Amino acid sequence: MEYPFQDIEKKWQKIWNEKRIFNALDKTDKQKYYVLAMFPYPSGVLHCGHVSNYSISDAIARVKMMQGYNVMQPMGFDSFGMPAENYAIQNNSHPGLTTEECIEAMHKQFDSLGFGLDWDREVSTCRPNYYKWGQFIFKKLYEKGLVYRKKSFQNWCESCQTVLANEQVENGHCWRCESEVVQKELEQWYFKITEYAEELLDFSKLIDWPERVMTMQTNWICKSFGTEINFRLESGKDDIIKVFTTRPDTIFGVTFMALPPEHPLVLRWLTEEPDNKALHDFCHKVINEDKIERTAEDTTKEGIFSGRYCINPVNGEKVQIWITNYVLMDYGTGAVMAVPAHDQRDFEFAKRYKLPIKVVIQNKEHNLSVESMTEAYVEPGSQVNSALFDGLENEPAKQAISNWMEENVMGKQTVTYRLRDWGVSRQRYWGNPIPIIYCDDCGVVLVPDEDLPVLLPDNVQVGKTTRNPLLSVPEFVNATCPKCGKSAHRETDTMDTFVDSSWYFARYADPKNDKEPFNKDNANYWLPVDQYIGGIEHAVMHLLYARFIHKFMRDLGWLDCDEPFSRLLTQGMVTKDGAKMSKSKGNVVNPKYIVDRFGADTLRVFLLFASPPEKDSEWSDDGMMGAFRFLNRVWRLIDAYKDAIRKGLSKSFSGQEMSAQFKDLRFSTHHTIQKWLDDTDKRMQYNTAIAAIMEHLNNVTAVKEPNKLNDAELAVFAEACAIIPRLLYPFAPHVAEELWQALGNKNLLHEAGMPSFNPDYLVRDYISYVIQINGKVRGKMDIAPGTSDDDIKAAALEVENVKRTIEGKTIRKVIVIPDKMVSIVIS
Ligand code: ANZ
Ligand code: ZN
Repeated sequence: MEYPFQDIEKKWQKIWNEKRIFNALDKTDKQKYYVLAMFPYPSGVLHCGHVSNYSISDAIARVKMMQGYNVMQPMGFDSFGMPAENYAIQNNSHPGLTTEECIEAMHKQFDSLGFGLDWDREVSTCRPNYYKWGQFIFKKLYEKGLVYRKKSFQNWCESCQTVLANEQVENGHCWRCESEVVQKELEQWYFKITEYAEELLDFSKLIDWPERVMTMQTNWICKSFGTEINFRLESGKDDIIKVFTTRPDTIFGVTFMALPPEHPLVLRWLTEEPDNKALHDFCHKVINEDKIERTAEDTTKEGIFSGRYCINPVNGEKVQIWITNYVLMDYGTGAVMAVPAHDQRDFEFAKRYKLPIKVVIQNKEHNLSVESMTEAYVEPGSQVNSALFDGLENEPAKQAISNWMEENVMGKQTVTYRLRDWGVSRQRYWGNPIPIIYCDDCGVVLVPDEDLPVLLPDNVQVGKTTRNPLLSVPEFVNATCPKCGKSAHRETDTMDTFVDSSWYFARYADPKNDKEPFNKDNANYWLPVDQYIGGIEHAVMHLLYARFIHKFMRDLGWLDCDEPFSRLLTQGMVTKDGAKMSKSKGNVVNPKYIVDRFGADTLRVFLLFASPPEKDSEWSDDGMMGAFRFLNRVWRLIDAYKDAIRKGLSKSFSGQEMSAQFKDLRFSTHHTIQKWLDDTDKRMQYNTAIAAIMEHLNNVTAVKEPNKLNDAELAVFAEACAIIPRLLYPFAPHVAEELWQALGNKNLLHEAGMPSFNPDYLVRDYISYVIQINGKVRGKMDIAPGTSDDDIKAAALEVENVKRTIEGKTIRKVIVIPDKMVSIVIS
């Protein structure tokens, strides 16, 4: 018979809601704990990945509730953006409608899973009371000089019809729809995240983040020290080309200048020479190539001579200017002084186009000669052909040459970051309108605060054209200039949805505020988020943007702390047949089916037991059934003996003799509590915590005829049973509450506090060892604690049955597994 999980789960969900146990208080003396799992896109239903994610955050939240914290675990919906818009297009509907439908459906699913969420704080990014404040933040950034508009080549996804940030391009493909990304010249709004590059590299204020995520952010920001050097154009005038180099020591070895086709000078030459077909063809071809591929090591270096020259400032040499595929516009200054002798890419290029090569760093062991070089020499050496620097080691020469160039106004030492400013304009309808009006007379004008939010119009048909549908809504486009009152027009681009998610964690602290984004006291009470949980795919985008906007809000004085998320857990994926679950692969397990058939507790226990939270876990029907059987066994045990357990809880351990089995059982109880405390609170390893409960359950069910025990033994048995619901609470809260109540308790489990163990019961008179020979159990023995391994081995070999088995055989190995087993290998 199955335990009545359906009734139990509904019953407790209702009680929890009525008692409002998940509704966090803003004003209380209790210490706060803020647990946050990344909010979902409302694009349909919750999948197993979501459930796994939220099972982890709920386990954390419930443990913190047991510890007496004022816990906040809010939830919301990241409801603007392409997923929602595409979903509406597919369903021939309006994203405003489909989004609200999806939110409602997901709400039901959340409820059926029994997560301890504070729905009073729900945030949905597509609702005006939320996005108004996103527009407000845009304005603040603008006022502080952290927003600008720039025309440049952009990553463009033809299928999504929008621009993508560098972070959103994966191997040349759109991070969302996987179609190929092309380059398109557009005017876009940018957030100056680079102003915060230095601080974003500082992770010292974080308490616990995965090394991997910090490394990914560090590499993404990628700081490098170098020198900017000015090369004058030979044609005179004021034109200069500024290069960025990390190798000023090679300046005397420059033999050509390499520019990307996107370089402003090149774009000018293109217009000056409309008939130069070769130049136009080459530039257009390269501009449309994927930037990552273009610069990959093994890509053929290609170029075309521009017919122009510049002057090396250190020696006045005339240098050919080439337009190449391997230089990018958006790194450094977008121009490279090429030194083929010491840079592999330049070397390959020079060989291909027969350009000169000049050695300026000499290998001390065997002299380099240009004729015999087959690759660039990139090792240290001493300066040659470098005028007054000849003979210096090249490492110190870097500094010496930089200083000398600085003194002679040829260059300047700089720091460069690979991080680019964040392009936030999206040519899509379903997003937060950018609060900007364009006036012929006044130029760019911010929408005044009292006119916020700029409402996204509803009367739009999505999917009819590929262009931004907002362009066809005259009521939206036409506006009056807030400054001069003349007719003007509105910005029709909307903001990248990563803007929406870059501050939502702060809004949860004060979600209904209609005077400001959030109240400062509330934010200072709740922030930083104590534990954030989400997928590794957000390591650079969301997590970097959120840190940036958080620091900006701090600088505005809106809140005090330096980082939004103190601890970060990046949870693994749920896979099936080794692959990520996805509709297209047809390997999706629908959580609703499992909840209906086996219960939310089973699904949660299975997902938490399958692997440590940060590791991927493989869906297994057997595993899921195993979790179901486990909960059934717990339920049957306590249901069958609840009267005996209640009676036993009032009895004392002393006064009567108890057999070794009960001393062991008492050890099992206290040892399990100890392990559980360590696993849940300190290490967040729920899989091993659950395994410990399972092992303990086996010890409990080994007791025969509990109704016939003496008082001391009954006391041990009762304690061993009664602890199980408490230990299960963070993972299977419904069945845990039910059994807790069945044992006569009037309070709720989180009110019972954290369980504790008695160290006295962790000291045992002896420890039972199993003895295995070649993997088969051949005997048992009891050993006093503290016995040395050698004595344990000797004792094992003296056990009767063991003696018999090994007689006449050769002992190859004896291994002691402390407190558990002796394993003997014979042949
Ligand atoms: C001359 C030179 C000589 C360089 C040499 C290297 C070796 P990191 O270290 O990654 O910061 N570079 C600069 N801007 C570039 C761009 N927009 N696209 C492609 N390459 C660019 O890289 C700095 C080096 O990358 C710079 O130093 C420059 O080449 C190149 F023996 O300048 B070097
Ligand atoms: Zn105006």
